[in-house]
Parts: sequence; structure tokens; C-alpha cells
Amino acid sequence: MQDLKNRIIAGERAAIAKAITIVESSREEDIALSHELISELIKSPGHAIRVGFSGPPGVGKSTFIEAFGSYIVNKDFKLGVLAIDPSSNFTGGSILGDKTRMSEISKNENTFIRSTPSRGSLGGIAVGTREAAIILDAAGYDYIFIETVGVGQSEITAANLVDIFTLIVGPGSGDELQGIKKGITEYADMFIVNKYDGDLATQASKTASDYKSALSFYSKNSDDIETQVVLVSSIENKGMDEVLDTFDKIVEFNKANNRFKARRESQLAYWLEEEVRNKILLRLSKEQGIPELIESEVQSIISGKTGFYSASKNIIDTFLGKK
Ligand SMILES: Nc1nc2c(ncn2[C@@H]2O[C@H](COP(=O)(O)OP(=O)(O)O)[C@@H](O)[C@H]2O)c(=O)[nH]1
Ligand SMILES: [Mg+2]
Repeated sequence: MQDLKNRIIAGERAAIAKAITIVESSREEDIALSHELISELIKSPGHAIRVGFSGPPGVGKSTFIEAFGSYIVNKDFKLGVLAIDPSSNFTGGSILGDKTRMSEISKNENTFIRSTPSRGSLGGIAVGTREAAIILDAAGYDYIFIETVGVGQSEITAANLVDIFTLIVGPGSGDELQGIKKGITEYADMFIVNKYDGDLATQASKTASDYKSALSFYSKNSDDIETQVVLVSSIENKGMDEVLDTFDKIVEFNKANNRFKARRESQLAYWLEEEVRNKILLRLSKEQGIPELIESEVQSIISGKTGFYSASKNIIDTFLGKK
């Protein structure tokens, strides 16, 4: 373990790959090893900026990450990409799989790409994504990109993993404009309007203006940076410098206002609560006598012997009475 830790901190790719396999594993001995390793690596934090990319399937998330990733790597930054491979489920997007396209940047020795099948994922995030980001950070990576599938809960989970949360949208995405009203701005730092090229260019540019004006009605706290909107074309490599400038601007602003640290702290609280919640649920389903008690309380409710809420209270009290 100590050896693995040292090799990770030295940036050794094989060690990083091995560690990520461990944190993704559900084998009991791997889980124990993973806990030990992550607890150690947290003590050696690096300087990575973690960026989340979300948005509907087919909007160009993978294509953008490929294009922007090359741009970043050509600037001599070390880049880690954690993506969920949609080829194993029905989310649409690229059926051929992202690995083919991503392979362009994966050849570069300053990139580390992990594409995890979405099977077994939790809210659009693969099991172990948070831990994989900790590993890449300790290994000295400058940027860690996290591509997530789907919308809704998965976006909240992804937003809680990153320093910058971006939503990628396509030209004429009027439906997503509705999303702004549903509070997306609360956790999106930036909108990237993709496909600003060819026949779609005019519409993309109009979409960006629409977002800008819509966002001005839903401003955040007055002391917060406004949600940024950037136009890009991932196939023509347009707007890449503006995206990087915008990342710098967001990070600078958040650091100057102490929001950067505060956000990481509240994310830690989120994950700690998640861990506790999951462990409690797991124990509730396995604790000796509890599943049987639930079963018998259901019968008591049906036969009118017990009320719903007193049954619930009895289960909780019995569970909490156990060590
Ligand atoms: N015209 C145009 N097409 C794009 C652009 N980016 C992606 N696409 C296309 O959109 C489709 C979906 O892209 P993909 O990256 O798989 O989307 P994802 O599901 O969000 O990861 C593919 O056919 C891409 O070639 C772009 O900037 N311009
Ligand atoms: Mg994709």
C-alpha cells in the first residue's frame, strides 16, 4: 500500500490505473485497501482543478472533451479524464463508444483517461469517481475532467465533485432554457454552447444570447460570479481559449472570495452524509432481525393492529438499539 501510494505521488501511470481499479472494485479486500489508500492520499493533496461536464446525450460532451483536452495538453498541462462510457446503456450519444475518439488524446503521456461503463453507476457517476479524482490530484494532475451522463440527480452528484460545473448545450436548446428556471444556475458555473459551426452557427449564437439574457433574470447572490456563457465548436476547435480563460476567471474569483475552499468543504459534508446514509441503509437491510421485523410490522399495519407511524418508530428504535 505504501509502495502504491508513493508510486501514485510520483505520477506513475500504471500505479494510477491499478489504484483506480481498486477503488472501483466491490470486492471486500479491495474496499478495505481503497479506504486505506484514499485516507493516505488525502493527506497529500495536489493542485488539480476539477471540472464537471454535463448535458443531454448527443450534445457533444465527449467531442468537446477530446478537443478541449488536446488544447489543454498542448499547453503542457497534465489532464485526467473520468468519463462514463454510454455504450453499455441506452443513453444515446455515441454507440461506438467514447474510447475511439478519446484515444487521440489518450496517446499523450500527459493524459490519463478512464472510461467506465455506466453499469453500476450511481446517479450518473461511476462508483469510485470521487476516489479516482483524489488519486489523480495526488498524482499531480493539473485538470481533472468528469463527464457525466443524464440529467437531474446525476447533475447534483457531479456538481458536488467539482470546482467548476459546466453544462454543455446545443443550438436551439429551448427545452434546456426551461431548466434555468428550475434552479440549474444554482450549481452551474458555466454554459458551453456547442456546435457553433456550419449551418448551426447562427442558431448557436442566438442560443448563447438567449441564455445570457435568461441568466440575467436569475442572478445568483450579488456577491457571486454570474454564470458564464461561451460559444464553441468542438469539431472546428473554436472557443477553446475562451473556455480556458473562463475557467481561470471562475477559479480566481472563487479563490479571492473564499468560495473555492468553502465549496470543497460543503462537498466533503455532502459525501460524508452520503456515505453515512448508504451505510445505514445497507445495515438496515442486513441487520439481524430487521428485515423480519419490517415484514411483521407490514402485516400488523394491514391487520389494523399497528399504525403506520408507530410501526416505523418501532423499527427505528429496534435498529438504533442494536450496536
Ligand atoms: N457540428 C458539430 N457537431 C458536433 C460538435 N460536437 C459534437 N458533434 C457531433 O454530435 C454528436 C454527438 O457527440 P458526442 O460527443 O458523442 O456527444 P455526447 O453524447 O454529449 O458525449 C456526434 O455526431 C458529434 O460528431 C460540434 O462542435 N459541431
Ligand atoms: Mg459522451
